[in-house]
Amino acid sequence: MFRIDRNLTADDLDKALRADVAEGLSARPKRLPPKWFYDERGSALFEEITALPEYYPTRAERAILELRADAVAESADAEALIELGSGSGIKTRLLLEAMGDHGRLNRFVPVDVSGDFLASSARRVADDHPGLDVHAVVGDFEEHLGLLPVASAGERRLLAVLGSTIGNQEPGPRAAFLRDVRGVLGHGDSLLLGVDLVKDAARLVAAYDDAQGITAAFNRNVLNVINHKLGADFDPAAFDHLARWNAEREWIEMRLRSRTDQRVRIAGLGLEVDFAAGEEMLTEISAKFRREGLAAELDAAGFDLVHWWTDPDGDFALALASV
Ligand code: AVJ
Repeated sequence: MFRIDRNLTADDLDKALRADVAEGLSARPKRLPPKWFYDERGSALFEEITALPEYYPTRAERAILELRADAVAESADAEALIELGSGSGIKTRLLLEAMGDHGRLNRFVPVDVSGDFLASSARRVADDHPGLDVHAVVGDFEEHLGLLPVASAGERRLLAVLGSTIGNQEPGPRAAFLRDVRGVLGHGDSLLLGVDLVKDAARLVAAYDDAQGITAAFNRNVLNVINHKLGADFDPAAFDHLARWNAEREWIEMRLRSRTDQRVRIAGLGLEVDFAAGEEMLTEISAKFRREGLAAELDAAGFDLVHWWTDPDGDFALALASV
C-alpha cells in the first residue's frame, strides 16, 4: 500500500527560498540556511560525502543500527514508524526489518521536503514490504509536524530523526522542535535520535573539510541553487569553503568566504549584494552532542532518555527516549 500527501508545493518552496535569501543576505554577518543545499546535485554530493573516509557519521550510525535495531524495535514495540528527514534508505531498512520481525509494525510514514526523492524511495519500501501501509508526506518537518497522518489514537509510534539532522538547529529552535515532537506523540510512544558526538577537533574539522573537496563543492552548491532558482549570478569559484570547530558552542560551522570585493545580482529578488574580500557567510552549523546534554534537552521537552548506544569508537550515538 502506498500513498503520498503533499503539504509543501513547489510554490511554497519558492516562497521560502526567496524569504531566506532576502533575509540572510541582508543580515550582518550574512547567512544562508542549510536546507537549500539539497537540490539534485546537492543531494548527490551529500551521498558522496557519506562515503568519504573523513566523514564517519553515516558509517558509525549504520554500525550502531546493525547491532541495535532489534533492541530499538523491542523497546519501542511500535505499530508505526515515522521518519523525519528520511535518508537514502539503508538505515531505514534496518529499522523496518527489525520492527517487522518484532511483529507489530503496520505503518511507515516517511517525511521529507524533497518530494521526488521521497516518492521513489517510499514506493520501493512499499514494494519490498507487502502489507505495510506506506504513507509518505512531503513537508518541512520543522513547520508541518501537526499535519502528520495519525492512524488511530491508540497506535504506538516510533518517531525517528536519524543522521544527526537535529544538529543543524541551534539550541533554541532545537528545544522548540523537540517540544513540538513531544506534542504530536502520546504516552507509550518513542523517539529515536541519531546524534554526532563531541570529539577531537581535528577529526571534526576533517569530516567537514575533506581532502577531495567534496564538502567544499557541496557548500558552494548553495550558490548554484540560488543562481538557478532566483536568476542570480554568483560565481561559486569566487568563494572559499571554510569549516571551523566552535569549541564554546560545540558545533561545526561551515562558511563561504568571498575571495574578492564583489557585487552579486539576484535578479529574481531585484537585489544587489556586496561582498568584501574576506567576508564570511555562515551556511551551516552541525552541533555535536554529549550524553548529559542531550538527556537534559530531552527531559526539558518531556522525554525520558532510556537507551544510549554508541559505535565501538564512541563517535556517534543513537538515543532512544520515551514519552
Ligand atoms: C545531514 C546535516 C547531518 O551536519 O553532518 C555534511 C550535513 N554538511 N557535511 C552534517 C553535512 C557537511 C550533515 N547533516
